[in-house]
Amino acid sequence: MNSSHMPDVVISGTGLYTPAQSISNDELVASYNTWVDLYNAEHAAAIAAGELPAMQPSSAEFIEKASGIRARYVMDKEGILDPRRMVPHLPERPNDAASIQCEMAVAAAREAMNQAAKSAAAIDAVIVAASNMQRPYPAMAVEIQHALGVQGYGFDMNVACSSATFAIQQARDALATGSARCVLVLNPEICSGHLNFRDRDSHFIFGDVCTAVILERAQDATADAQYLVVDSKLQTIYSNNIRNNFGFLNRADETGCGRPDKLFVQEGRKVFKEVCPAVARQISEQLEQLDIAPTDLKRLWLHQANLSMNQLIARRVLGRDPAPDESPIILDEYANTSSAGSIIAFHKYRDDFASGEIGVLCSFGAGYSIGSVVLRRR
Ligand code: CO8
Repeated sequence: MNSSHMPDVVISGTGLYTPAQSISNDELVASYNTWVDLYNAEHAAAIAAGELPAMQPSSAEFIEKASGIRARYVMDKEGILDPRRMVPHLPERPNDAASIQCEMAVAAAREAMNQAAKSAAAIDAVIVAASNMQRPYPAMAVEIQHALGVQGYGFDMNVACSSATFAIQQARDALATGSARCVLVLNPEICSGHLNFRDRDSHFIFGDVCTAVILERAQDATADAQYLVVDSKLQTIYSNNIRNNFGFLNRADETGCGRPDKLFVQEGRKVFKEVCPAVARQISEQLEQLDIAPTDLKRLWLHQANLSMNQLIARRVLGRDPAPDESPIILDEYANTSSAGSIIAFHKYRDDFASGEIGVLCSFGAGYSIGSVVLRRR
């Protein structure tokens, strides 16, 4: 809750970097199915002997029906679609060149800074919040801070799909206590780098993107459009249903290196069943505590993992089916972009807000983690 002594904090700018290349479901499935044919031919004897199961083909119809996803943007289409590779090809760069995540983040940051009418000199903290960092150190945030010419401090954090909302609360806390005056939050998600494109259950789920959010004290904000952070609420509940065992200790047990559990793995159905009610409950309880009726909400900017999930959550929160503009969907074009998804929805669908209108930005994902931020246009 916003206690009276805390200064008001606003979101005064957002930015979006969208990669130039996109992969349709048909293109992804064609590549996957070519790999299946190659695999089954190569292992024909073992399959015939019943020692190995034959791989089953993927289907574009299944993907759209099960998830709502039609396409995804990626940093390298060729490497992903090559059935003999199925991994993006992103060559390493020398230490004195900008990192890939830094480049994406700088592009998104510039748009957010323009919107917020903030120069690098006005920003004094950079938080990079994403599911995967390119390296452990120096922090991506420190490199990006340097690239932008920002003074102050920067750090990286990871709460998987909820990284952005958790970072927004960290920014708000820093602004409220005075440890920062203007915070830049960045979500450079290269999900294709850690997606198993040979796993039929999940090869279609993710895309790449970067989002940026600027938060500052309301008293310092000059942007045309400002969104007051009325409240933010975070929750984590331990679950292994979305897991990735990649880590710095992998090399201490060579037998595990290269195994599929060192990439994204999930029990999609269980996630769906467990996460939807928890998210709807969190938003509903938060609104009740704030004395905001569901009818007072103009919009939900939900995490973009699955169309049916978003319809179910919106229905539970609103008590009826949402109109399309009450819970906008961007996952058809972007797929799941982890922490960036709800920020893309907010970035693209907020210009029609009039002063006083209220919306909820909400993320959910691995951990499990849920972050919900109530915003009111000033
Ligand atoms: N083509 C054809 N058939 C398929 C395919 C395919 N590609 N995949 C599965 N099938 C088959 C299955 O084998 C199954 O067949 P059968 O009934 O004979 O067993 C049938 O289709 C149904 O399969 P599912 O039950 O798996 O299908 P669902 O309807 O549950 O849909 C989804 C699968 C789309 C994955 C769905 O469960 C879902 O979206 N769940 C929610 C997932 C979610 O929100 N996860 C959040 C993860 S994101 C996160 O937290 C961030 C992590 C960090 C990012 C890391 C970057 C890589």
